[in-house]
Amino acid sequence: MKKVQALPPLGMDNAAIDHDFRRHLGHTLGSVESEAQSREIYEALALAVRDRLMERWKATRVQQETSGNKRAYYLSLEFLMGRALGNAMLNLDIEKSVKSTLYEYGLELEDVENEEADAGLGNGGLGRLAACFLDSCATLSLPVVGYGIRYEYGMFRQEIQDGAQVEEPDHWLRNSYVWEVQRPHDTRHIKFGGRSEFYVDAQGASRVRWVDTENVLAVPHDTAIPGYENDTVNTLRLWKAAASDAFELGEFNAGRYPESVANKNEAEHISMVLYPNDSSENGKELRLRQQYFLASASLQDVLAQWVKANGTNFEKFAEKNCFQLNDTHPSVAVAELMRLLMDDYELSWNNAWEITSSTMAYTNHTLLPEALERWPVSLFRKLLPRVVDIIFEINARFLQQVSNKWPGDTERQRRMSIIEEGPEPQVRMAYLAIAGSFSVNGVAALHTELLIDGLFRDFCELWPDKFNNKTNGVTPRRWLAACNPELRELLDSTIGDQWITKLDQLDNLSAHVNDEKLREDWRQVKFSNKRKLAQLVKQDCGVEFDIESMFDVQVKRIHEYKRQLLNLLHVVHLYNRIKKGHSENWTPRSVLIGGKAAPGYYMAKQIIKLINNVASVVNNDPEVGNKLRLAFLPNYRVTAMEVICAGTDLSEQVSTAGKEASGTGNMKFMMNGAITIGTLDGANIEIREEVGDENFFLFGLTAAEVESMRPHYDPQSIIEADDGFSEVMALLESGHFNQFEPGIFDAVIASIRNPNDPWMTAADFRTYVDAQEQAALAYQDVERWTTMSILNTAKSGKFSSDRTIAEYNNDIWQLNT
Ligand code: 26Q
Repeated sequence: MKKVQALPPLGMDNAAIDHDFRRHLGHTLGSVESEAQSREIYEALALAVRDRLMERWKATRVQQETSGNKRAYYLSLEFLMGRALGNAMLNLDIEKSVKSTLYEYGLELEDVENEEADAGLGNGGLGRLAACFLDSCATLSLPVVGYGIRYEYGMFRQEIQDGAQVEEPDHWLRNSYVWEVQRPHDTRHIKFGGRSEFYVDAQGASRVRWVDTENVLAVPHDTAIPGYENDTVNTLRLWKAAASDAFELGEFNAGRYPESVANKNEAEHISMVLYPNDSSENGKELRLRQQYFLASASLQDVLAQWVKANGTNFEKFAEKNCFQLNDTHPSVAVAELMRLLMDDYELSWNNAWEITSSTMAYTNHTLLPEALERWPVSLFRKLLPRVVDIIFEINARFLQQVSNKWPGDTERQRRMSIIEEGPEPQVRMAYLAIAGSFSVNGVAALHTELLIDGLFRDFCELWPDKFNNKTNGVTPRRWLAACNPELRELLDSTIGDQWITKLDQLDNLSAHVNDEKLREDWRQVKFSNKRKLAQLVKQDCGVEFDIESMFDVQVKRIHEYKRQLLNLLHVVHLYNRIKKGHSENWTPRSVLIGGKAAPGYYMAKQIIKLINNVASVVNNDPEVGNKLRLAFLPNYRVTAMEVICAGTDLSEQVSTAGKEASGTGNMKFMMNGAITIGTLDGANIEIREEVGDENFFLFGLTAAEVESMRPHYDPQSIIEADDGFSEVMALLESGHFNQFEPGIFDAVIASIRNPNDPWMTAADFRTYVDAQEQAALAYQDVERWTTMSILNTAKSGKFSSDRTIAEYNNDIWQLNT
């Protein structure tokens, strides 16, 4: 289209927003105003807000395309975005206008917001980190694009039936999703199957093409990622799989209509569902298809944009582009970029490798060796024959480097090989990612140290400069400003409002910590947030939390290493004390536990059931009364955390030291003034460093102590030597919590007595109970608790994802700001 006058910018005032809200209600949705349904009201409002994003989005795109500046791409199988409306309003600074518009119609903003489903396209920490990172990139005006998969079904919805987890599909797109824009003209073709064919090109060079493939289309759906009050709007591009027309046409013409439709289905399966396990699932073909689908579509997209702007000269490509791999999940991108550059753009191996290995960067998120991703070579070869050829060539050249550095050390070559030999050879995805990347990072200081000394030791000896730490962070927009508006106001009136983008400024609170007015307001805000959390608990669990009691919360995926069991042992211990009458000088406590178990993780599901059984005994015992309450919150998700973190007093971060890479929930709680009870694990260490040991309840073995105790770990004698612990075990083993379900908890309970318990739960029981006692005492001392709470918020500045992203940019991406 030629020379079109741009529309004037949309107004941001009440009248303009009101006008567009009504226009969308009447003209876009065809709703009769007096009969409008709440869903229509939500959609009309969302569209009015989206219009305001749209013009900034276009401007950002034009600016980024014309500047020729370097760009980064965040490749991730997961983006746990949560809701978009509140976030967009906050970042556009139109909350007040919207509120007053709705007020005119007798509507509450909160009710309207509740019409939006969570975009739950992630399992937990890794997916939510990706979402926080996008927010920070936009807020720092960094040209970063998120690339992911548009799953039709996100993380399952968790229901609790008879105390046990039941999974229900999450069809989050059912009511249409107003925040996405389909961009069919950027559709990419993804190949699967077939074989490599060698040929000689017109110049006489020998080349390879990948033929006889089944092709799947990747159709992009873009979502706007607004920065905070800065007019930058970045893009999250999610790929949806579709059957290719050409493929269908052949089948139609051959008169095989049902077969052609079946094929269509198979293609579309690729983006159907998020895998709901948060430690790698080995060998599922569909998962590997998803990984390749994302990697190939995204790389083709970036290359096509490059060629459009620069032609097929790739000399400056590495200077202008950087790919950040969110764990190994998209790491087949290393081989895929090689393939595209060589087969499609005719680069030599050396030139392609130079580009690949200077544009790829890999972030590791796990210390559990069993969670390192591996794929059978046979499966890889069936699905991606051409890609496997390239992986083998990468490995051959890589092993040559290893043997140059350590001549004759064949054991080391075997250890470091990207291909693990054995009866069923496997591709080690982490090693492919390390070999193909110029940067490898862990997500907290301890995690990175342990990677360097342990999991990736050999690689670190070969390439010490590749390895670096980037301690995680979370976005203060969602996790403080939006989820805790009352605290936001109190902060603004005490230290000004600059903390929203410069979180270090929260430290200015420290100077006001003894201000009586602030302290009283601080407590009132916490009470108000606890009231909201208690409402949620009442509604979703049917349990009454007394807001005067200490709100003690552990929400995260259910995993043995995260030790929800240790938390439960403490609850049973408190229950036992109450029953024995040892409850003088008691601190009333309300314990909340929430989280999803992977559907195939038997132990995790048992833990959920045990929590619910203990809860029903504790909550129904009149002798316990208000002293102790326990609730399991069903369907923990981003939107629930927004209520939970604001209303929490005590944050449970109790993983076995050396197992939790970082944790990010710990940071959200801290920002909102909760105090942590935790081990020296992941980012807990850095949280404690920031806030000071007097404002943190520490317990448990260190990572080093865990490993040195392991060979002679003897839980039986630990339990025997500790009366309180013995009584807790006796209660559990007597079947007190499963009187009508004999034996159902045998495996879980036995794990605590097992000398091979990898998580060494018994080892930390006593120090944990003691630290809990300290926390209970501190809570009784209102003045002390208030100081601790204020200082936790004040010292949380480091844990802004703005700081994390600034470090990624300085050390890895090097984008102009
Ligand atoms: C891999 C292959 C096949 C199927 C599933 C997976 C898979 C999916 C998700 C493996 C792992 C995950 C998620 C891992 C995760 O969330 N890790 C967490 O990352 C956070 C952000 O860095 C850290 O704070 C947590 O410590 C870490 O557990």
